[in-house]
Amino acid sequence: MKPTVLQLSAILIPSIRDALAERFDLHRWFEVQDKPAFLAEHAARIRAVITGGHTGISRELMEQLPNLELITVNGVGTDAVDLAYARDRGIQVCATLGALTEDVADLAIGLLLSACRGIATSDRFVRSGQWASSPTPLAPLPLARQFSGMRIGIVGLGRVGRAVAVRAAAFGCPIAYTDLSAINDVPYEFVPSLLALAARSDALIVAAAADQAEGIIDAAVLKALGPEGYLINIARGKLVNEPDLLQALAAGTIAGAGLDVFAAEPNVPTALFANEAVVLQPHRASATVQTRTRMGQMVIASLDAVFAGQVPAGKVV
Ligand code: 8YV
Repeated sequence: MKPTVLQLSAILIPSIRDALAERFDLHRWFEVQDKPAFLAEHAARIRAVITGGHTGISRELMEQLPNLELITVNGVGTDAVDLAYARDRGIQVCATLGALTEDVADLAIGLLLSACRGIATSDRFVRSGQWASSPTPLAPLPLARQFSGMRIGIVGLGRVGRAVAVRAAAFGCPIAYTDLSAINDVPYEFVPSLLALAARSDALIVAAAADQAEGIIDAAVLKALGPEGYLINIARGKLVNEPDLLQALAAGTIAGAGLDVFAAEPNVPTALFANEAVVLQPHRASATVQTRTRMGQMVIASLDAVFAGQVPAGKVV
C-alpha cells in the first residue's frame, strides 16, 4: 500500500505533482472542503506532511495526526513548524536546504537594484505613456541612487547571506555583516551590533532565519540606517517591525525598501502601494522553474528516505 501523505501547500511543477501522486496516497489539504470529516477518516493513516516554508503546520494539526513521522518543508524556513514539539514526538522535520540559495540571493540584489535605480517606477512611467506625453521627459522622475559601491550590511550570514555577499562584492560593494557570532572563513567585516551595522550601511539586507527572532528591524535600526539607507527583506516579514517600517517610509527617514516578504502574507499594508520608494514582490524569491523543480525533487527524496527507514537529507529535527 502506498504511504499516505498530506500536502498543505501547492506545488507548481507538473512533473513533481505527477510524481507525488504516483508514489503516494496523496491528499491536498487546501482542496479539502470538510476538514473535520477528512481528519476523522484519514488522520490515523497520515505518515508525512508536505508544506511550504511560510505555511508550516499548526501545532493543532500536528496534534491530530497521531502517526506522523515526517514534516518535509518545501523551502528552507522552518520557523512555522513547532520544532520542539516535533522533537518531543519523534517527528522528523527536513527542509530543502541549499536548493534555493542562488535564487533568493539573486532576488535580493534585484530588489536593491530596483529600489535604488527606480526600475519599477520607471517601468510604470513608460507604460503609462508619461514619458511620451511629458514636455520635459525626465523631469517627473528624480535621479536615481547609484548601486555599485554601496556599503552593504547583511543581517544573517547563512547560505543566502553569503550568496548575497558574493554578488554584492562583484558590484564593488564593501560588505559587513552581523550574526550570532563572527564567521571565520569569510573576508567580510563582522559587526556584532545590528544597530551599528545599520548606521554604517547604505543598504541592510535581511537574510536571517526567523526561528528565534522577531521584529529585530525596528524604529531604532531604521533610524540608524538613515534617510539615505535602503532596507531589503527576502527572509521573513516578522523579522521587521512592519508599523515601524511603514512609519519610516512615510516620513522619508529611510530612502526606500525592497520587500519580498511581509508580516501577514498575502496581506500587504496598503500604505505601501502608493509609495514609489518601495519595490514589492509576492514572496517569490525561490519561484523559478529550476529551483522549484530541485526543491520538489528533494521533497520526494525525503519522503522516499523516511519510508525506507533512512535519514532524509536536509534534516533539521
Ligand atoms: C517558498 C520560503 O516560497 O524557503 C522558504 O522558507 O519561504 C520560500 O522559499 C516556500 O517555501 C514555497 O513553498
